[in-house]
Amino acid sequence: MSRLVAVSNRIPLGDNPSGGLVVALQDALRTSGGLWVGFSGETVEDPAEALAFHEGAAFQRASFDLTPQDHDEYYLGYSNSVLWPVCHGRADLMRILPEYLDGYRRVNERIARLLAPHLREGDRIWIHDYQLFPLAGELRKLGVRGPIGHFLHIPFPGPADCATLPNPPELFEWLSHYDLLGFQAQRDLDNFAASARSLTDAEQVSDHDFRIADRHIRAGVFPIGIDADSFVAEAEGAREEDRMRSLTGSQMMIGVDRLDYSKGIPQRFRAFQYLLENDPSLTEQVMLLQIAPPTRESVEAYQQIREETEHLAGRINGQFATVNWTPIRFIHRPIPRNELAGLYRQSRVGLVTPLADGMNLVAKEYVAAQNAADPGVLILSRFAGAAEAMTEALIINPHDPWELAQAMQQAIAMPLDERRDRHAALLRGVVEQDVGWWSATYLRALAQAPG
Ligand code: GDG
Repeated sequence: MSRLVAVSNRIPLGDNPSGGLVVALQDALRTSGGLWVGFSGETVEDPAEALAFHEGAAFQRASFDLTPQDHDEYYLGYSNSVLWPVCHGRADLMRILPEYLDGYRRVNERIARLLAPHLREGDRIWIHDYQLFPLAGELRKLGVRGPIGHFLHIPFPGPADCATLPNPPELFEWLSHYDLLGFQAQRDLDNFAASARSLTDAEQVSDHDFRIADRHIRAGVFPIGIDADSFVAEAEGAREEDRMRSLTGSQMMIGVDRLDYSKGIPQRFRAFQYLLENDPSLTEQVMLLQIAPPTRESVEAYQQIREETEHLAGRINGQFATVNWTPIRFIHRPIPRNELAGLYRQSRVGLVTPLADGMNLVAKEYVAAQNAADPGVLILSRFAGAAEAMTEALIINPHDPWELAQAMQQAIAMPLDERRDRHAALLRGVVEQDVGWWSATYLRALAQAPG
């Protein structure tokens, strides 16, 4: 079998990665082997013009450093101050500086230069996410001819959002160099088709085939999954910690999200506030544990969401807390992965309420971690890619705090039979469409793509 070469913005060199992509790719490469290339996380003034290889994993890893300027312009700038807000329907949070696009192009060109000498005839190249859209085109310029696929982990913007980008047609030029474009949800494929048709002279040849700038590109939906078996085992291993439920003395609702404005954390807190205001009998009976590790902290929009979240948690706690009970526990740092499994398992309600989200792995992890005999209830935003398949969750509109508060109440009061039925159906989907299924399905489609 030909070698798999995966490229992503970031490669984890330590423990406890807390981004969805990194967790999923690590799980995928552990089974297939191959080479994973990405940014080391180190910024230095004079980075080496060669990849650094690292030993000690089931697959080969190679990393590169960035200059502080590259990191500012490519990563914090174009990737996370332009593309991320646009793809999550928040063009109002976009910050455009001319050097961002230059830096984005420059870093992609450099990654291609570092990678090309290590590529072999027959490699399958799998490029991940919005930071690397131009990479296939740059590799093609260096003579790489083999199959190159892209998988987008976040939503693809529709025509109105795409039109807010600095130079919308360039996005489609970048994408035209791939053989296969993978999206999380049908919604994203539909947006891609509509945006390509409205902003370029792309032609849609069939449901999955497009002609852009004389190149034939295939596109499909490949919903990402988790390593369900190992997550179930981890959660069962954490059974000991079931005692926590009695320690806290109240029903726990849990949220786990990087502290990102797309995740709907303030909306979740407000809904919890309405719940407590409207049902005083819940005093001391229910608490919300929010784990929200920091992310992209030097981008202003992230400083704002942190302030808003902390302020809101403080206000709600001030309004409702008793000497024995703090309604919201807010943890603003990463916690170890095995502890996470135990905490999901102890929580009666899993709160996944993003305003926009490619998939959302937390929804799947929460389901996998439950005790099937006495499972908790998943509340899931209709704007998460996960909602397309996880229809047995309580599906809500996160913008409507009343609807969300009502779902919280319904989840807390849900009879055991109904909880079991919903959980069994959700778990089946999570186990069937796990991360192994995702990477195998994607790579099979890449092998069949017209090229
Ligand atoms: C992007 C897309 C898509 C979180 N806090 C801690 C921690 N985490 C782990 C979770 C989960 C992962 O990070 C987060 O994944 P999500 O999918 O929820 O979200 P993004 O990071 O935004 O991921 C997303 C994903 O890519 C994959 O394609 O689903 O839509 O936005 O695994 O458990 N892990 C640890 N400590 C924490 O405090 N150890």
